[in-house]
Amino acid sequence: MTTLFDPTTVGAISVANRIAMAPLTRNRSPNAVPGPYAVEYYTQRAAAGLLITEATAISHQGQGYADVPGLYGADQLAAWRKVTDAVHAAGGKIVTQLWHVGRISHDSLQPGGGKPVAPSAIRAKSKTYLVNADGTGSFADTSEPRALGLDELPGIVEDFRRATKAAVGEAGFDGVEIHAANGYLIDQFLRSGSNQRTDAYGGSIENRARFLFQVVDAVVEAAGADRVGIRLSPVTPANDASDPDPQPLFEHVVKGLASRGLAYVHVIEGATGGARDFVQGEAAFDWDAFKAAYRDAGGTGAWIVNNGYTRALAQEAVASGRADLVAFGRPFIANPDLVDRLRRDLPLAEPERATMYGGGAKGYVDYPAWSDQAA
Ligand code: 8OZ
Repeated sequence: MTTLFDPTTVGAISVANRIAMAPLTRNRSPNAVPGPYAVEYYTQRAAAGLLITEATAISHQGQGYADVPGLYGADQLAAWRKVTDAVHAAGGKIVTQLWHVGRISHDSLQPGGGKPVAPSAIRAKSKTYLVNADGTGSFADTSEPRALGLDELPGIVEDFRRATKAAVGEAGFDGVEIHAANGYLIDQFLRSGSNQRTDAYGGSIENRARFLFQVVDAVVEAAGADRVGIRLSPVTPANDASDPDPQPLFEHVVKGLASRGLAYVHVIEGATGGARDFVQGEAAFDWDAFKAAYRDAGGTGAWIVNNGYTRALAQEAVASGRADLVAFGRPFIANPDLVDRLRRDLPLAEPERATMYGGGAKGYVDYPAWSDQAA
């Protein structure tokens, strides 16, 4: 029987166990450059089979929160290189999550103070995180976006390609994860609540998924399909994402991904960070049918599941073959040695809310491992 602690492969990447660290936004990268504690933070967690970095902007336009990291400047890439070298020296594997926020941004974060971009000029009922002049953080409403012109889309696809090349090149990552979840740009195209376009990128399911596949194809060209994963959240309401009929939409997506030979598909089941049984639209989402649509279409990538997994639920998912890996997010914040704690069935520490977003070492690199505590 397969356990969480058995090695496997994720595309071209050999991983020591079936535990992934999910992307976690921590807002500790002033000027989009990973900060002084990022090396220590990721290295402390390198026992995870696969580390997925916090969401990382592919361009200045793709940024929507203060102090999140990027992949579009030489200083950003050099800082990431220190992280990947240290993780590799510790025996770990690390991919970076490619992020364009679309409308989940604020004028003050955009190049030239302009409007954030989106499929349609519909403001999200959502918040972003800003840092005030005195260094304190605050949440603010997202700004009204402008609709992207058809002529602008190739440039964004190109930004994904360039960021991918730099990620697996200069920055030394083992691969990339396309962030197509949680109501950000790619997801904004997918869902009808944020996409009212009347051109080839709006309307039918095929049209709404067009941008996603163009991004996937560019990223695959840049990294090789066996180093590319994608994150999807078919029913999440995060960042005002909405669609009345997610099942056919997301089955169309995974069928299209199947033929592209990706390393993995990473699925947020339910409301991100919330109810696993969250329903969007009329009917409950059929997760088994969703995965079957991918496998039946020839998809061979690792199936990574996420959202509120306990040790028991994770063990069941891997043992039954329902999933190949399980990604844990919040548990990794306060448990740098999460893999060891799960293996030995030790109690888990709870993360402190106040230090999740922004700040320095406190609440970032000072959570002890169990063995340190006992000593
Ligand atoms: C929490 C705070 C800010 C951003 C996501 C990148 O939900 C995020 C995010 C999460 O995918």
